[in-house]
Parts: sequence; C-alpha cells; structure tokens
Amino acid sequence: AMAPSNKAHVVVLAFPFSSHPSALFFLARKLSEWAPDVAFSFFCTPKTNGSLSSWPTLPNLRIYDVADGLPEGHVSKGRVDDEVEFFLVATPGNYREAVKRVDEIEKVSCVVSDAFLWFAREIAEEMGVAWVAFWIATACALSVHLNTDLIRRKIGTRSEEVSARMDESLAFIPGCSQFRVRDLPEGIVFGPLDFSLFKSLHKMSQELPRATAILVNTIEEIDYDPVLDHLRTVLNKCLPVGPLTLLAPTRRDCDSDPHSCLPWLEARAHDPASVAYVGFGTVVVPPPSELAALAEALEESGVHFLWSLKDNTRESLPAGFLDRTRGRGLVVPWTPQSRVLGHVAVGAFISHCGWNSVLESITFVVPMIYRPFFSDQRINARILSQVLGIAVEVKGGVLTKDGVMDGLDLLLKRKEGKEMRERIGALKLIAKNAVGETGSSTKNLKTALEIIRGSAA
Ligand code: U2F
Repeated sequence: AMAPSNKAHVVVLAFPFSSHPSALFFLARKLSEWAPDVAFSFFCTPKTNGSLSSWPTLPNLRIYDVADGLPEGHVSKGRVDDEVEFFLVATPGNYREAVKRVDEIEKVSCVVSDAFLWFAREIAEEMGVAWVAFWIATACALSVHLNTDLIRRKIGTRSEEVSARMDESLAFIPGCSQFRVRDLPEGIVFGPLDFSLFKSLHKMSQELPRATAILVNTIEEIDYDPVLDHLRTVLNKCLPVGPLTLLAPTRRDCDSDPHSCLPWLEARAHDPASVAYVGFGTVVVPPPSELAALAEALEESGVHFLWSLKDNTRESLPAGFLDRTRGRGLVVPWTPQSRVLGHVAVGAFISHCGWNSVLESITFVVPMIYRPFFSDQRINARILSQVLGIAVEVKGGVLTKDGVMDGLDLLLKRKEGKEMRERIGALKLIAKNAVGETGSSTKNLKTALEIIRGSAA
C-alpha cells in the first residue's frame, strides 16, 4: 500500500436504483471539478457503474464496484423490488469492505452518501470522519420521512384506522398542511411496512439527525420556508443545492439520442409548444388498462406526441395504434429527456411526478399533466398544483381517455396552459439564479464542500 497522505479523500456511496445513482454522480462530479486537490471515490454496483462510464473521466474521481447481492445466475424478472431486497441484504457489508480497501491505500477523510444508505453513519464513525448525506427529492418528502414516528403515533398503522383517515391533513408537521395522509409515501403508515426498503427508510429517519449535513436537491426559494425551517431544527445542517440538472449542464452532451427523438422534434420546431411528451421515469410501470387509455387519448386528440415507453409494455397499446399514429407520434424505449423538454416544440409533459422530472419541467418550462403512482410522487404533485400552480392532475386521478384529452386541451390550447407556462417561466429564472455564481444553491454547495473538505483536518 502507498503511504497515507494528508490529502482529503472523500468516499461517495450511491444507492443503485432509479435515478439515485446518476443524481449523486452529478454531485460528485461537480465537487470533483470544484476541488481538484481532493480525491473522490464513488461506490456503486457494477451494472450502474457501467452505465456511468460514458461520462468523460475526471483525474480526481475514481469509480469502485460494490456487490449487488444478486445470487449467482440470477435472472431479472424486471421487478426492481426483488433487486432492492437482495441488495439490502448485502448492505452494509458490501460498502464497508469496499471502503476499507480504499481507506488502506489512501486514508478516507469524509463519507458522503445517499440518505437512503443510513449505515454510512456507522462506516463514517468507525473511521472517525464526518458523514454528509444527500437527499434526492423535496424538503417536504424528507420532512415526512423524518416525522415517521410522529405520523405513526397520530394516524396509526392498522389498515382500518389508516384508511378511515386518508383525507386528514398533515398540518401537525410544520409546513405540511397542504398534504393529506393519502399523499404520504408508502411505508410510513400504509403499504407493506415490513418491506426491507421501508424498514431501511425508517432507520434512515432515525439516523439522519446525526449527519453533519444533509444536501437536498431542491431550491431554497421554491421549497417553502416553514418546511426548511422545521428541517433546520431537526437536522444539524440542511443545505438546498438543486436543481442538480442545472448545476451539471455538461450532462446534456452525454444524453445521447439513439432513437432520433431530436431530429423528429426538429421537424415540429415551426409549431412551438404543440407536442406532448409522455414519460414515467425509470421505475413506474402503469397498469395495461391505463396505458391503453392513454394511447386512445393521444390518438383521438390529434396532437403530435413523443412517448418514452419501455419495450416490455408495448403490448398494452391498442392493436394498430402505432400504424395509425405513424408520423404524428413517436414511441421509443428511451429519450434524452432533458433535451426533449428543452426543445421548443414540446408543450406538455404527461408525467408520474418523479422529482427529477419535476425539476426538468421547471428548468425547461413545460407544464405537466400528472398521474402519480408511488413514493414521493403524490407529494410532488400536490406541491405543483396546490402551491406552485404549474401542473394539472389527470381528471379522476388515473389515466383515462377523457381525462388525458382534457388535460392536453387545457395545456396545449387554453389560456390556463399559457398562464402556467408563464408561472413556470418565473420559477425557471429563480432556479437559474439559484445555481448562478452568487445564487443560494451554489453558496450552499460551497458550504457543503467546505464541510466535506474541512473534515480532512
Ligand atoms: C424515482 O423516480 P424516477 O427515477 O422514476 O423518475 P425521475 O425522478 O423523474 O427521474 C427520471 C430521470 O430519468 C431521465 C429523466 C430524469 O432525469 O430525464 N429519463 C430520460 O432521460 N429518458 C427517459 O426516457 C426516461 C427518463 C421515484 F420513483 C420518484 O418517486 C422520485 O421522486 C425520484 C427521485 O427520488 O426517483
């Protein structure tokens, strides 16, 4: 082994599912660019690390594999939950071993982790260094997780009692009066509370107050003050550093376009804000009946549309749909979403309200029609419609032909759509300022870097 140096060495532990690893990788890259004198070691599973390898390398950012816990010869059934389960069984041993190995070569001075990986606190403590956590979503979602025990005491966890209280407000948590029990993520008072990920998130809610700082992928001026104020009483330091997509604009060059979505959109450039973009992120699979209803709505509405649809769900489309809409619609398994939303032709976004998609809708000024499915998506949706006024729920809460057609008409044709676009335009400026040279997110990220670097002393 090399002689230990006094150089700061930060290990970054990523949670390997959905958009978590790429968000943390953005952050690690940004910090690496800002602090060329600090060594960064990024840890994730081999599959995810493989997908990150298309990024240009940085001399002070190295990538290491941790075991994914999958049994030998495991054949994926495409169910993320199974893979999460195997992965969690392998934790924290997989990260601990991998971190110990690099620590022997170059002394670790700080642990940065996805907030989901609560055991990073133990790993940091064993090495006598600070733990800084990263929360990928809103301050509101973070707050309801941190208040899991309180919510359980107030609402209960027996399904009969919870279902009777679904419409009650969460006003007993500061800043959360606009949310109802039904908006909560699964695993707090409803859903399979004994699912390993939910148990892990409960543990996270107990550990996060011990982190030196929590970075949140949100914008100080957009997420509300009462929620952030509350978080600051519970956490040692809470630093909004979003939107990461704006902080790392280099990503746009890496978003390749294998299915030629951009040239297709370019042919519609003469008609600004006329195309509907459909995308439900990386994990949601809408039920077949809803996919069929959505297809019918797109067909009957006559609008041009671009749809990011996983190949294994294509069979839910009505017979002949692709032929009948050829030329007017493009259905592909993956799009460079940021660049799509950034294209002038796109005017509406049918979305599940994943937080990254929400930030992209703001950044590229495209109003949403939403159909949230799980996790923090209902909370995000509620913020968009009740607080910010920049999105509409699909009528009835599930994808129906009439509901989707109505939403498309509102966003693409009616004055309400235009007004929403104006409101988003104002938010976009706020977001852009936040990541500008003297903006709040930039300042917070600099503070975070000082904390991360300072722990080297
Ligand atoms: C989970 O959400 P997802 O990862 O499913 O969805 P998003 O947060 O919206 O992130 C999807 C990202 O993938 C990109 C897109 C987003 O940056 O631009 N993408 C793409 O480039 N092309 C495609 O065809 C499809 C997607 C979870 F389900 C949510 O509840 C959480 O809010 C979210 C963040 O924690 O993670």
